[in-house]
Amino acid sequence: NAEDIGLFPQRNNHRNTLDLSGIWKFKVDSLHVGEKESWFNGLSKAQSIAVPGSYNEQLNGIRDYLDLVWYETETYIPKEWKDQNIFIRVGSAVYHAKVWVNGKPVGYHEGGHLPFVFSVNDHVKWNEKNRITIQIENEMRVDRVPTGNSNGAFSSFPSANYDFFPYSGLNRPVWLYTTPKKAYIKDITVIPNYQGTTGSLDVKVEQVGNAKKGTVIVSGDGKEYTQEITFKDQLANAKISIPNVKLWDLENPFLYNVKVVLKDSDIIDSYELETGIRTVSVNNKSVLLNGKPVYLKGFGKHEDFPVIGRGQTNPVMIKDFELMKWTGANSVRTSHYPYDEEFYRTADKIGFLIIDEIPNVGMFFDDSDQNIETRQRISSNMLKEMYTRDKNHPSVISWSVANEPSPFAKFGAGKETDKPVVVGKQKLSELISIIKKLDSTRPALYVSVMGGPESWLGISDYIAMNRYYGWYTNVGNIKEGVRIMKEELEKTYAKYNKPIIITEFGADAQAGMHSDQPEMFTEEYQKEFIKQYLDLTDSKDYVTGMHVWNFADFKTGQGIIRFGGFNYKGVFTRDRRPKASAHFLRERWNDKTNKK
Ligand code: GCB
Repeated sequence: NAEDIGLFPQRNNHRNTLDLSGIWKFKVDSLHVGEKESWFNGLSKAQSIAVPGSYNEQLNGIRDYLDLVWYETETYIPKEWKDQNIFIRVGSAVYHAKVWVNGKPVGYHEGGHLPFVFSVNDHVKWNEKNRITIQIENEMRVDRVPTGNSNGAFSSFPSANYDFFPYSGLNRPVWLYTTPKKAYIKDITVIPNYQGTTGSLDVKVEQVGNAKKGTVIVSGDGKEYTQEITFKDQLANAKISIPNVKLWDLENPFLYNVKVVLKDSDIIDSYELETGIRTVSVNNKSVLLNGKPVYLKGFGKHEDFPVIGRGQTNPVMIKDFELMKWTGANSVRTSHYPYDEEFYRTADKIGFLIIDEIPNVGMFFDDSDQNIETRQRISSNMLKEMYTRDKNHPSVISWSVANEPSPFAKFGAGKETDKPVVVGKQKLSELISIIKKLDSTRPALYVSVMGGPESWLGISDYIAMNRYYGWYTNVGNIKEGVRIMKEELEKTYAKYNKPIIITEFGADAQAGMHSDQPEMFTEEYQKEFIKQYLDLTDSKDYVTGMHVWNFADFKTGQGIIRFGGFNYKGVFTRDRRPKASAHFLRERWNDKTNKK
């Protein structure tokens, strides 16, 4: 029953915010007695924990604990907020959360990496402290997205059906914020376009309440464009035309400010956001930014850092963009879940391209109809939430509806007529059409697994492939791996005539491990693997991008292919020191004589 995500909290003359980040109370509830014992009326004998931040590595002995935990904080609410609507907004709670305010339930939410909002008007107290309680659990279940406990291809502990560690808890800030009571701006959708030298912004405004009119003001480049709007059924539209438009692109990521004002006789509410004017499209060879081919150089990543886990950490986020730029990268996929909102705001400002992905990872279709349907419902919901949250970012150039779905829990392509192959294709196509219906301005894709069904590849606007020939197959033999990669690329392009991005390729390397001839797990092997894949794909004009897996080493569950509990495919170590391959990429991607 999460209310709509709403606009990112903003403080101005009509709105207020209170970031509740800090040290909260925390208590493990392994016996599931918390609700019976009314822990929402106050946690006794609690420990301290930092929010935002995953809990797993903050406290002793709970690294692998994924069952019920309780968080609590207390705050005064300023008396100036008395005649305002008050909301609570949780940036990310992994995986299932229930929220109480002053002991009263206000709602619950499923899904770990997108925000949710509840109205708390009826529950706040004035002149005394307000208690906010959040119960969370991250049980690995086969009817969840991402999936766990499926006895699938990854036999790891904890038993996720993916390799990144299932960090849990309040990974992003929790906010209280207000909107005006009389009427307020609920949502703004901005669709950019341009024709010749004239830009346009289609601004759709949705309000709660009955304000009659409003104004949309676009400013930038020292100029201002204003349009009055009139509401009908709480909706209004403006189409702003901008002569001599400054487009948003990689060299000059120019942002326009869009301000929406709601009014009767007086101003009731206002909200401002920044966006860029650019188009994204696809022809049969390339992804096009503003009509020109753009070659996507970059990485798959994780939100992952020692101790903090998947918690929001702005210094590391900024550093990661710096290092990606240092290598010459221009793009990133938010593998395997939508990232913290500051990530997208930063990408907008510095001119970086994002493939935005929902947490639909580890998906398979040889399962009961009921589990398949449940996961499909959750995934569709996540797509809607991700779109609502991220739609106005010029940096977001594509939507990814899944990472490495497979017909079978244990991988494999099967025959075209096998039920899981047929059902999987239908379900993935359905997800792609859901996001395309919401947004006709960005391409959509799913990210395919090595050895998966060929017939699924064509459902993406451009084809995304994760391939590890020369690592997971053809082990130790890069040359043979690259030969197979070449064959598959040529066959796939001949069949579909669509551009292809390799969304993952890479090899584990233990920093500091060397060999004269490339040998698995050394820096030399990793570098050689990446080099030979780049050499191959540079000669294919329909390859529209190469994303190395991974930007940095990251924490995994325990398993026999994850030495010490880490995936070492980073070109940087987990503490962001470059391996040989990072230096190699820096030379290669900054080399202006290289056409890609
Ligand atoms: C993949 C997955 C990614 C893994 C990677 C690996 O195909 O998409 O999540 O981390 O392989 O290194 O095994």
